[in-house]
Amino acid sequence: MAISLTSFLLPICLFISLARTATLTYDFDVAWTHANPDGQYNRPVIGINGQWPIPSIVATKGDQVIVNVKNSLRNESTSLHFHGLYMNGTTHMDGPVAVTQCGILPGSSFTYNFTIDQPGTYWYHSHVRGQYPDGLRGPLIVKDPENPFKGQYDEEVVLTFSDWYHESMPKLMSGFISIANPSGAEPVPQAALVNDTQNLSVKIEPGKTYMFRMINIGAFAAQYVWFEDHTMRIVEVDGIYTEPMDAEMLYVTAAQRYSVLVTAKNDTSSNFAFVGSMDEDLFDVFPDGLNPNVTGWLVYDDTKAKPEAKLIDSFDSQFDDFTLVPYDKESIYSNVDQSITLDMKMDNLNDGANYAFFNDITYVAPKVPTLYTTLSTSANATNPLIYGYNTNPFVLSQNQVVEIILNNDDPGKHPFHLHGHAFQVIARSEEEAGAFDPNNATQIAFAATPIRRDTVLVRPNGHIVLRFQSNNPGIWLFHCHLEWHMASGLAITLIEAPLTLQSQLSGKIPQDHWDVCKAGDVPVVGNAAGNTVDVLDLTGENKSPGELPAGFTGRGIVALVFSCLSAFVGMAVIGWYGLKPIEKKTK
Ligand SMILES: *[C@@H]1O[C@H](CO)[C@@H](O)[C@H](O)[C@H]1NC(C)=O
Ligand SMILES: *[C@@H]1O[C@H](CO)[C@@H](O)[C@H](O)[C@H]1NC(C)=O
Ligand SMILES: *[C@@H]1O[C@H](CO)[C@@H](O)[C@H](O)[C@H]1NC(C)=O
Ligand SMILES: *[C@@H]1O[C@H](CO)[C@@H](O)[C@H](O)[C@H]1NC(C)=O
Ligand SMILES: *[C@@H]1O[C@H](CO)[C@@H](O)[C@H](O)[C@H]1NC(C)=O
Ligand SMILES: *[C@@H]1O[C@H](CO)[C@@H](O)[C@H](O)[C@H]1NC(C)=O
Ligand SMILES: *[C@@H]1O[C@H](CO)[C@@H](O)[C@H](O)[C@H]1NC(C)=O
Ligand SMILES: *[C@@H]1O[C@H](CO)[C@@H](O)[C@H](O)[C@H]1NC(C)=O
Ligand SMILES: *[C@@H]1O[C@H](CO)[C@@H](O)[C@H](O)[C@H]1NC(C)=O
Ligand SMILES: [Cu+2]
Repeated sequence: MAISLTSFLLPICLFISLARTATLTYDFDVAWTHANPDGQYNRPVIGINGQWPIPSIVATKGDQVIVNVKNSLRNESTSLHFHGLYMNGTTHMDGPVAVTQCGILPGSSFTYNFTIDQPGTYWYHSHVRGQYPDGLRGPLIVKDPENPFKGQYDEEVVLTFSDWYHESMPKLMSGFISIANPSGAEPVPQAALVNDTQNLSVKIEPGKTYMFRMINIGAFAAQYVWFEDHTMRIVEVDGIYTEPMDAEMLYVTAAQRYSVLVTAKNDTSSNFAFVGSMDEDLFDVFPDGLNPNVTGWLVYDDTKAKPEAKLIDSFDSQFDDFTLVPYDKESIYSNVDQSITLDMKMDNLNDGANYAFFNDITYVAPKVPTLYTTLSTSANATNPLIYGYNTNPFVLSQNQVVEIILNNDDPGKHPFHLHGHAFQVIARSEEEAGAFDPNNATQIAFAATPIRRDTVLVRPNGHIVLRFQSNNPGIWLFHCHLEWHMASGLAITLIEAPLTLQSQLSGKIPQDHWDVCKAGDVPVVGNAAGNTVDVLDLTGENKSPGELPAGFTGRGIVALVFSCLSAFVGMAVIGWYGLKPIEKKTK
């Protein structure tokens, strides 16, 4: 009967000591500066507080993070997305413009305020169309006092990998989505970077074990990554701890992260190269003189030579992330409540440009940010129609198992990212396997404890099947993380538990969110078209260009463009974007 005082107080003391979390405040003044990270070309880049590379955000699990953003860019709006964070209860802090907020106009300020309840390796970047590759992207690290691998390494080192363009994004983007580029050939980067530089030295002490947190913060190119004569032991992907697995080489797509343990040699007799090598399969053209590789060194002794990276013959030793097992051994979510099939393709619309489609719909941002449509339409918020045709909306009920079947009807590789969740990757085909077939016994032999992550590659003309639980009310994009394809519309909008979202957030959106909308004359109530009287009337909504007339093919556009271009535009444009037949490169 008598509960002793100590057994009563002990849990409270524990609670107090665990709950001693910090509030971290970052003041970010976002402005243009200049940098020349590849040593070939000095160009404008988007910096923070006059600094580029931009600072890392480093928190501990449980911390509250405040990021005060001032937009001093003068000529562009901005926003920040915290890639991989669930933003549970704070979907309005997720960052994508026209989805959960309005763009922060030049001269305006905006505060992100959220609590981080998950450990791991993340990054943050602009979520304004096409903006982050101009430099507004950096690491976001969440330390974990209970990291299960804590005793197994001595130090941790962050390494970012990235592609790099010399031209600025607004100019590249207008050339990319254009009648002058009907095949949708993506601009090819000029260089690869590690930590926004090249020839990086990483100081290594013999015998120590390092945890490298590797992040691909690039726009387009995936990178093969390897450390010569050192094995990587994978312990985390995209914020999910894994059963340790050894790898000689990783394939890291744009937006993916890996933490690996690397044990140093016991002697300092030489230094070792490590390499990031951009996957050239993604490039429609391979310009003369492009070096797809970036080299750095594990430096044991800085008086000794830094040997050139050894050339390798193939990338066959790349690790297959599909074989990873989550450390928590969470079982497959077996009873699917809602299954969404997405057939993706690339095609032309009648403006002659090339677009990307899910189920024949290319994403176009709505007039009213989707979250504000949810918050202002009461019971109609559960009706997908009100969110507009071109946002490609799917409404999810709360606490269900949701499945996404994605069939890639395109010869390209695409890394897909879901906001607000990590998903189980329950199937991922080889290339050319075609659409997922639920009646094929081989394809539905799912793993019992599938890997979870937030960004996954679908192979050329192959498929992936993902599952997650709708336990996070919010407005979440699911999209290709190649910035070119995001801009050409490869996105859907998930409206998760809209009525719960209304009860969580109605009246709670901070004033500065409304202020940036007002400054930009963006409507904040009603359906996607801003209609408040009859929310089922979408008249005036933003739409994509129309379809090509039947029988008028991409090839027809190529022919048309050749004749138009030679008449009006001149050969310079052709040279720059590499006009070529409509088929993308296949292997
Ligand atoms: C890195 O070293 C290579 C080889 O010496 C050189 O070509 C390249 O310009 C260097 N990169 C930078 C940013 O200095
Ligand atoms: C804004 O200015 C920067 C720096 O001069 C430039 O690189 C960028 O392209 C400009 N943006 C637009 C939309 O013109
Ligand atoms: C951040 O959000 C918390 C919880 O909603 C609130 O108490 C706090 O005042 C906010 N801080 C800032 C700086 O907005
Ligand atoms: C690479 O950059 C990150 C920040 O982006 C920094 O924390 C880390 O120390 C750098 N690594 C090296 C080896 O300089
Ligand atoms: C370094 O030396 C220790 C102690 O002799 C040994 O256990 C370990 O395996 C060695 N490490 C390597 C990478 O050779
Ligand atoms: C880049 O590295 C790969 C793999 O080692 C090699 O095949 C290729 O020749 C390298 N390219 C250049 C320009 O060094
Ligand atoms: C079932 O799927 C496997 C793996 O994708 C494939 O190799 C096989 O041809 C398929 N079988 C049938 C009958 O379609
Ligand atoms: C969000 O919070 C709710 C309530 O605390 C919890 O049940 C749910 O699992 C969380 N979702 C995620 C994605 O962490
Ligand atoms: C939904 O909107 C329509 C048209 O604006 C309205 O007539 C209807 O009452 C609304 N339904 C609910 C459940 O709010
Ligand atoms: Cu893509």
